[in-house]
Amino acid sequence: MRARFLNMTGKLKIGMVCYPTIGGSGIIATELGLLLAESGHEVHFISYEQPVRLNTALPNLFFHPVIVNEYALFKYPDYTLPLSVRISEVSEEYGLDVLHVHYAVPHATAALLARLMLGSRRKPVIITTLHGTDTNLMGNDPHYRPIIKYSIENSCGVTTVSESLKQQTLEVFQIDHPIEVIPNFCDPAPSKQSREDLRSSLGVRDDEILLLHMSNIRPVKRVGDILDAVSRLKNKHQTKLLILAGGSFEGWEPELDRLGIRDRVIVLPNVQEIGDYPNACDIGVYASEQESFGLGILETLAYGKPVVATRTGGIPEVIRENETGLLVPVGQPAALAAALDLLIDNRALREQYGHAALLDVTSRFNAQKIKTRYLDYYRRHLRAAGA
Ligand code: GMT
Repeated sequence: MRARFLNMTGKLKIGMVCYPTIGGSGIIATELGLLLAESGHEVHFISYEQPVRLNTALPNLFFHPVIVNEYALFKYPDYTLPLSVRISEVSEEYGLDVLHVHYAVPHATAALLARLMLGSRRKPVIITTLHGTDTNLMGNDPHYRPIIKYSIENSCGVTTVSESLKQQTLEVFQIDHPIEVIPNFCDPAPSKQSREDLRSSLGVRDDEILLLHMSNIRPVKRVGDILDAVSRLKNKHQTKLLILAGGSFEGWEPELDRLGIRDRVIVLPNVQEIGDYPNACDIGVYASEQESFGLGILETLAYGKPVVATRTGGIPEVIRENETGLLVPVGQPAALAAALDLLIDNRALREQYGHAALLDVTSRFNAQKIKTRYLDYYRRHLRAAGA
């Protein structure tokens, strides 16, 4: 059996294919790539733009842009084909061992095409991580379903970010393919700004409770339920809501006036980095209809803050109910408000949950631990492919 590992030290050459935008999948791919590069592996990011958080210069960290030209002949610009060409070029030029692709479509599909193009030349193993959309948004679309299923079944290894997404994927695609659950992780950077400074820059008094919501504000996040809940709070005049929006908030502005909560809501639109904002808050609030994991929730817990969220998808795997946060049904702003009021009223409970959250994130979603799980998974598949 010929070992495919880069060298005797077991360091790997890894291609990381992801969306470069602020979404959780791009953040996880970038942070994982950085951790792997910091531990000596050679990491090659392949995407249409440099990922947002890829701002560390290391000699073993590379970014290879995918160039998409537009042709009058094509009504719709195509990304999958130039991506597959770039993947095959980088795989061959650098002798990649592993291609870790985030999302089945179009990333795993492009990786499979790249492997075909490499023919009898040395090929990387394809590890596909599913983050949710492949299954819960496009999985039921007959125009995508077969190619997603094909891309999953033909990847060398497949991981999901939660047990819930694994079960959903097996069910939606009716497959029998082994899937490994490797959860997301979070390792908050040391604070640069104090809680007091941040709160005063936001105009939040010491005696006010600051709620936090961080998301890209897509309809699936049900931001309307959060605003509605804030308007129903018993403790409304003692509470403010900070929204870190990974996009525009314009569409929701009229709702602030309609609900009479404009003076209670602080919105920071088009945010790229969460900075130390979770430190300034007291409770996280998330009302998603569907969430395979909920990276924003994990980031809030990681700062030692309890979270109130909806009981859906992978969220109950991230929040320990009645230990680190409270769970409510989807689409019930009154229940969301009642759960928030419970924590707003009870400082000791808030602190107890917050403390438990910090410990839980450190033990279950520790960055180094999850990095090692991915490395073990890569190596397991390299061994299988090396036969
Ligand atoms: O939720 C989003 O709008 C963004 C999306 C993404 O592609 O980043 O998030 C998905 O992947 C994240 C990272 O694994 C998960 O934390 C989110 O729960 C998941 N979103 C959904 O399932 C709706």
